[in-house]
Parts: sequence; structure tokens; C-alpha cells
Amino acid sequence: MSYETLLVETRGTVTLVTLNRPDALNALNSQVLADLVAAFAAFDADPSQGCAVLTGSAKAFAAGADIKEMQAMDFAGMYGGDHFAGYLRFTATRKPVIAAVSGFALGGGCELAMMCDIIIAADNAKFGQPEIKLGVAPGMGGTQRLTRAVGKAKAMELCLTGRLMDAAEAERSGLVARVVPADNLLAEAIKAAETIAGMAPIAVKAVKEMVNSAYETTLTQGIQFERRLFAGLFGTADQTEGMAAFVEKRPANWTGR
Ligand code: CO8
Repeated sequence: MSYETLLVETRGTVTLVTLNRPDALNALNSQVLADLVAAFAAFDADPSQGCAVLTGSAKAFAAGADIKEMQAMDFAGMYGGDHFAGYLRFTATRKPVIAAVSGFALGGGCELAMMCDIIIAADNAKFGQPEIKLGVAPGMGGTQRLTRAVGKAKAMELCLTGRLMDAAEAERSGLVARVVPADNLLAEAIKAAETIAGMAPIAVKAVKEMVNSAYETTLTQGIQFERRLFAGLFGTADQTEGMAAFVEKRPANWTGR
């Protein structure tokens, strides 16, 4: 399958998706969103694939939603027309997605990275929500996900001033899992993805749901959810296999059952 605005390749059990609008610093237009939705639905449905890496170019992961496409829009088109609703479908991906961010991740680009499950940043990465400078505000979850990731003080400052945050600050603030030298970014992200893809597939999906539920529920409800899903994993063949493999001192042979 080929896409107008993405390059998609499989590397063993890992799907690598590269945003490919170099002339616009990977600005996210409707076509990119449509392509992302289709590519990640295909990834999710492919049992041979365990984890995905989403990346951009060395200069820009994505410099935001496409300002030239949005420029002429009015309220009815944006809200009534459900412009960009595809990003909600992207976040329904059940297998883990790692964002490998080099260069600019601004506005919708920062929001897209935050929709992924793990962000690994190159040491040249810059994150920000500069929409305020365009007379608008973040619109793809930025005020919500950034606040949950870095706390109110920093999220408020970044969204109100449009200041960009470098990779070191992003790691200190809890936005990114790890910062690596730019030259190693893809190799490190793929290595992490291979590790995840090598785990029991149902347990991987369960962990993603469990951690995400921490954002959606109270502590008590989240712990109940975790407890039930944890017990549910004891109904899988991979639990039997994983624990037997540990006791027998051999590698586990997962079946995804
Ligand atoms: N949209 C469209 N085109 C863009 C964008 C963008 N976000 N960013 C860069 N480009 C284009 C430029 O227009 C330029 O094209 P051209 O050569 O045809 O003039 C090309 O990419 C290269 O850009 P620059 O020449 O500006 O490159 P620089 O290295 O000088 O600067 C920057 C890089 C600092 C990243 C600069 O391009 C910039 O500030 N870009 C805009 C950043 C921004 O404001 N992002 C937020 C956009 S708004 C948003 O994301 C809202 C999300 C919510 C949507 C919700 C919908 C429901």
C-alpha cells in the first residue's frame, strides 16, 4: 500500500511510518490525516506487526497543522465539518506507537507526537504549541495532553507565549521518555519498538490500555481497571507460556493467544 504523504515500510515486526511532506516541513493537512488513519488501521490489523515508529525528517517531525489549508476556514467548516477528526481515529490504535522526533514538533506536530505512546527525541528536537501567535489555540489535544505531561505551569507558559522547549527541557519535564543523539534516533526508536514487539501481544495491548486509563479515571477506578485486566491476562496461553519459560530458564514462545 502506498500513501501520498507517508512512507510506510515494515522492518520485521516493526512498522516504520515516515511523514513525507518535505516542502512544508511535514505540516499536517487533511491528506496526511487520512493517510495516517489508513496506515495505522492497517498496522493495527496486521498480526505480524507488534509496534510502530512514527517519524518525520531530520529538520521537522511536523511543523504543525497546515496553516495554508486552515487559513480560509470558518467556524462552520472547522467545527460543523469536523475538520481533522481523523486524529481521534489515530489515537484508537491499540498497538503501541513510538514517536521518533527530530527537529520541530510544533502545534499539531507536538500534539501528534503526544498522541503516540512513547516519545523518543533527538537532541536537536524542539517542542512547542505556538498557535497563540496565529491568533488561535492548540486544537488537537495540546492543552490537555501537554498539561497532563508537563503540569499546568509549563503547559500554560508554552501555550500562552508560544515559546519552544528544547529536547533537554522536554525530557526534564516528562514529555519525552529519552533523548538520544540525532544520528541514533531511528536506530534507538526501532530497537525500543522491537523490544515491545517481542513481548506477548495481548499483554502489550493491556499495558497500553492500563497506562492510558490513568489519564481517564480516578486512582481507585484505574486500580480496579488494572486489577481486572491483570486477572484477565491469566486467561491467556501467553501467561502460561511466559511463566513456564521463566521457571524452565528458556525464552518464551508467544502465540498471541
Ligand atoms: N503549515 C503550512 N506550511 C508550513 C508550516 C505549517 N504549519 N510550517 C512550515 N511551513 C512551510 C513554510 O510556509 C515554507 O513553505 P514555502 O517554502 O512554500 O514558503 C516551508 O514550510 C519551510 O518553512 P520555513 O521557510 O518557515 O522554514 P524555517 O526553517 O525558516 O522555519 C519554522 C521553521 C520555525 C518551523 C517555521 O516554519 C514555522 O514557524 N512554522 C509554523 C509553526 C506553527 O505555527 N505551527 C502551528 C500551526 S497551527 C496548528 O498546528 C494548530 C493545530 C490544531 C489543528 C486542529 C484542527 C481541528
